[in-house]
Amino acid sequence: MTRPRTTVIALAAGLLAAAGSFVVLSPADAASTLGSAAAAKGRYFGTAVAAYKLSDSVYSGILNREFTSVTPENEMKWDATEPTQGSFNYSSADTIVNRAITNGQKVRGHALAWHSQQPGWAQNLSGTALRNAMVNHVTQVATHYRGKIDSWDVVNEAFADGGNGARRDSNLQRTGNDWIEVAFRTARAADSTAKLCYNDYNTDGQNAKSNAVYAMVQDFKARGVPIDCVGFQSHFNSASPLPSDYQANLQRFANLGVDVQITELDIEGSGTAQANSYAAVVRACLAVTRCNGITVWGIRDTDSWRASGTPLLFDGSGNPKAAYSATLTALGATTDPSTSPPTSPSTSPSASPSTSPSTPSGSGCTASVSVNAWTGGFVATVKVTAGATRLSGWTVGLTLPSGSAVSNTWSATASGTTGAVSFTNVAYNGAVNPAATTEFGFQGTGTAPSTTPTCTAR
Ligand code: G2I
Repeated sequence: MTRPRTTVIALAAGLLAAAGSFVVLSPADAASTLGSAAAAKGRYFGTAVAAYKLSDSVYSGILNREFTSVTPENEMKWDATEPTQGSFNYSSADTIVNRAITNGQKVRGHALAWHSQQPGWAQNLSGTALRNAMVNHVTQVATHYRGKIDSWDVVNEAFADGGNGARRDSNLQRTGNDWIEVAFRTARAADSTAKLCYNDYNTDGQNAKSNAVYAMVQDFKARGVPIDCVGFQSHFNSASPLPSDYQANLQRFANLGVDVQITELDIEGSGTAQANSYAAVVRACLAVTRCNGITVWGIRDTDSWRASGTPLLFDGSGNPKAAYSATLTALGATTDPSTSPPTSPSTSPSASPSTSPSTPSGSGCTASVSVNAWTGGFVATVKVTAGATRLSGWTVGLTLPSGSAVSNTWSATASGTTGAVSFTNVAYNGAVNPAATTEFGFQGTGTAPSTTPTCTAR
């Protein structure tokens, strides 16, 4: 939880069902979740999500609280979305995407064209038939998700490991060396708004494989093949540790005129060593202006594709690990062990009296806002506190100054982006027990709001 230093009381006495207070934080009091701390640095902090886990309240509680971007872990892959040629199934992916949009989270699409996790029918195709099937697949899926995807992994893992910088042999590669640029041009034609990325592993430092990807990106930029970003998966362990030239490698790609993103971060290990590696990854990204987001490949250790390596930020019970605190600190947030995030959804009583309104009373709710502002932008964290009656839903009203706009909202749905904006609870945080508190947040451009928030119970 944030610890406000300065408090500006804007709470009119006697307001019951529609009241609020306003708190301004200094930068040192930076936001207290991965997502809000990253947002304060102009970046997203995301995670891979598995649709079948969303009904697990510990999982979805952490997802809602901490992350501002999601990547479907398997649900958008070719075998999931086109199990039979020409017959598309978006149900699991739609669940993740629509939920993310409701919660104000960005979506990384993963992945349109890949040699792995192809449906059986595609594995059996070759030549023109496979090329046409790939083009149709990219067109259909990118069209279905047009307007909903921040960045697409258009092509995944197309280069071989080993020292020669060659393309990976695959059925797609055997359709012709131009298959990658065809996939990118096709994706752009279907969705002109998503950023289009090339994504790979073992390209995190400078080596023959990353040199080959670098040469491809350079060539694409020179010839006008649409590519906007390069993803660095960053799966690390003792056999494949964080390279010492990680930041330099990110920077050289950024210098080609593409965004760079850390897309599948996990680091096997435990304790301080693991925490230090996570912090080093974050610092490298923050040091590269065009490194605009970090995604970890799962939430709890037990959610990982390599769970035995305990490579993630939360343990199997959903408790934040040392790696979590180190990541938060590296993102610039102040961490205080006594204010570690809860492991259950945030409907516990407020532990921060200075941000709470006076004694809850009446049947309504009150809201208070904490702001972390910098030149040109801000992150607002809003606490909603129930009065004497249990809430079954709430709406908080705030007026943004002229020229300011909401760019991203989490754990609430915003009615708009400018002027008077209403923020309404999402499915999981509408119910708030008497005197208990729940939280949502938003990021904005321009100047932070300074008016008193209203809170209306539903
Ligand atoms: O392998 C780690 C990642 C490397 N980069 C690309 C990513 O897409 C990849 O993710 C992993 C998923 O985390 C796994 O969950 O990709 C694997 C497949 O290549 C995923 O594993 C698969 C299992 O192999 C299947 O047996 C299973 O049906 O997950 C499927 C869905 O649970």
